[in-house]
Order: sequence, then C-alpha cells, then structure tokens
Amino acid sequence: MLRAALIGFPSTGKTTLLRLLSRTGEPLGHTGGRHEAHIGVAQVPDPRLDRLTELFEPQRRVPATVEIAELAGHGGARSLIDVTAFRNADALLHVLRMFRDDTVPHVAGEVDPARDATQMEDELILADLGVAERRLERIRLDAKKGKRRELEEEARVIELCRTALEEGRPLRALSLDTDDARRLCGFSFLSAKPVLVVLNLDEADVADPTGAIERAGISECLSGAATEAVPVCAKIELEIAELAADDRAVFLADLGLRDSGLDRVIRASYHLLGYISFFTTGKDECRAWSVPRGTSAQDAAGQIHSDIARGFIRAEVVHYKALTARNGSLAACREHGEVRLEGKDYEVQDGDVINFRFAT
Ligand SMILES: Nc1nc2c(ncn2[C@@H]2O[C@H](COP(=O)(O)OP(=O)(O)O)[C@@H](O)[C@H]2O)c(=O)[nH]1
Ligand SMILES: [Mg+2]
Repeated sequence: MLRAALIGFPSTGKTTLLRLLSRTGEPLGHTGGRHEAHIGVAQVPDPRLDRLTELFEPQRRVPATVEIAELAGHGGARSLIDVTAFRNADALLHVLRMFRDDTVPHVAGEVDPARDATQMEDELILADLGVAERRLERIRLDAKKGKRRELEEEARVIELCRTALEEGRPLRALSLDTDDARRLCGFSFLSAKPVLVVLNLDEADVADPTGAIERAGISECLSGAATEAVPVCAKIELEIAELAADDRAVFLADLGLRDSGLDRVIRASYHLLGYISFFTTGKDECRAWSVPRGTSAQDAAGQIHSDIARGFIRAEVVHYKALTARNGSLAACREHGEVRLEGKDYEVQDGDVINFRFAT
C-alpha cells in the first residue's frame, strides 16, 4: 500500500483535501506517538476493477488503498520528522494555498505560493540537516566500538547529504548509486521523498491552472527532481463530492474539471512514484493491488500474503485487456494462448490479472 503524508502551512486546505480524498474510506483514524497524526484511507478509483467486478460478480470488490496522514495541530517540518506516519511515507503531498479568501487568514499575511513553496522546502532541508548531524555524531561514537568499515561508508554518504543540504539542495535531487541509496534507506529524510504539490486553486483559476501557475511564479519549484503538481479546488470539490452521484459530473464540468479531485491526486501520485496495479479475481473477491513498477511476481505475491511468496510456484498471468475481451472467461483465454505461466522473477505489468500458485 502506498503511504502519503500531507505537508503545508496552516489553513492551506490539508484537512479539506484529506476529507475529499478519504470520504469513501473509513472514518479518520489516529496514530499514537509524541505528535499525533490523523490518518485517512483513500480508495484508488480504477474502472478496470469495476469491469472485473461486473464480469466475476464476486462477493466483495476490494480497491487498492492509499493511506494519507496529516499531522494533528500545527507544527513545522521538524516536528514531522518525529512522527512515524511521516517518516514511513512513500511520498509527501504538499498543499500549496493559491485560493484567496479574506475569511481564512494565512500565516504570513498575503497569499504567496512561491514564497510558501520555498519556505517549506527550506524547512524540510533544515529538518534533514538536523537528522544528518545527529547521525554523524552517533557514528563518531559508535566507530570507537568497532564495525568501522560499514560505518565509514555510511558516514561518507551522510556527509554527502549534509553538504547538499547545507547548500540548500533537497536530497531527492541527489543521484546516488544503489548501494548508497540503500545506506540511506533507514533514515527517511523528508527532503528525499518525492513530492506531489497539490495546488489548492482559487475558484476563479480552476479552468486555467497553467495560467495560475505562471502568474504565481512557482513553475521553477515544480521543475525539480521527483516533483509533480496537480490542481484541486479542495473546498468546492468536497462540497461536490457530497452531492448525489448523478449531479457530481455536472458540477465538476461547470467548474471546468473533467474528473474528481480524488482521481487526479491518486493518478498523479501513482505517476510520481511509478506505481502500477495488478488484479486478483475470484468468486469471493475481485481485488486491485498496487506495487512499484519493476516488482517481481514473488514480491507481488508477498503483498497478498507472506506464505504465498514463500511457497511461490508459478504465477498464472493474463492481461486485463485479454480477459475482458473474452468476457472474463479464463478458459477462452487459455484456449487462445493468452494465459502465461511465469516464474518468480517475472516483472509484473500494469493490468496483469494474476493467479498465484503456491505450496503451503
Ligand atoms: N475559499 C476556499 N477556502 C478553502 C479552500 N480549501 C480550504 N478552505 C478553507 O480554509 C480553512 C482551512 O482549511 P483546512 O483544510 O482546515 O486547512 P489546514 O489547516 O491546512 O488543514 C477552512 O475554513 C476551509 O474551509 C478553498 O479551496 N477555497
Ligand atoms: Mg488541518
């Protein structure tokens, strides 16, 4: 499951967005820890799962989910780093306020997305600098006790990070080789995480987000490594999402939007992180699963259950398009040679429908 964490200054629309994204999911939960976080669960919209459900008529339809965390109360990036939900996040959703509304005061006075974007990046960098320095200090102490070799390697990578951070560069812009990237894995530096900038547009700008971005002067901060942007109009979209299903499309179209905020944010997150979906089908349930592109069949099996990965024999794979073209008949797909038996190293493709064979 993909985990995202909301960042942004107060009153930018984070809670509104969280409600918009997770309104079909369970009610917001909480996590413990020193700083509490609100957790929302968003169900990933996928018309392919709807179609499979129509064909297989299972008892349950289970969409893939995205877990979204927002820090309860206000706090800068430095308090985020202490929150497990933020440390473990795969991506950050940075809500940038572009809406003007005199009844909703903005921290630094004027609404100024370019300033906010720079300031948030600086906060992430500062928070990471603190982490890097504490770790280097720790390594110096541990090095006296042995295990020198791996510690020296780690210190070298963290020094590299510290230099970048001191120069004001986020870690997501570093290009590390795989060994060095692995050494950093345990640290969950915030500025190393991919960022999806969610532009919370003014109602007047919804029809022309590109123009709004140009006027706000934020195209530069959106051009960095592992950064993408998606426009929403959180407050109105939440109001629309609460309407009857039939009315929604009409109101969105009136606003100049083709699809829902949920669709747009989830799609952009998947694109940013290179996630794909595969499906499992059966009489009991049709289900969508999300994995990073490049995931092996065995690791994909592990998403479902560690026993299936451990006892992995073969993956029986048919593509969604082939299966639906034959009205969900696996037998017909077999007859036409469209069902393949793949081994544990097979790279799962977006849209694969997989039946894992495993020994218990
Ligand atoms: N006009 C307008 N108000 C918004 C929009 N998004 C959020 N707000 C309002 O801004 C206030 C703060 O929103 P909230 O989601 O709690 O922000 P947070 O502090 O970032 O979590 C609330 O009163 C929202 O109704 C928007 O797109 N337009
Ligand atoms: Mg909030």
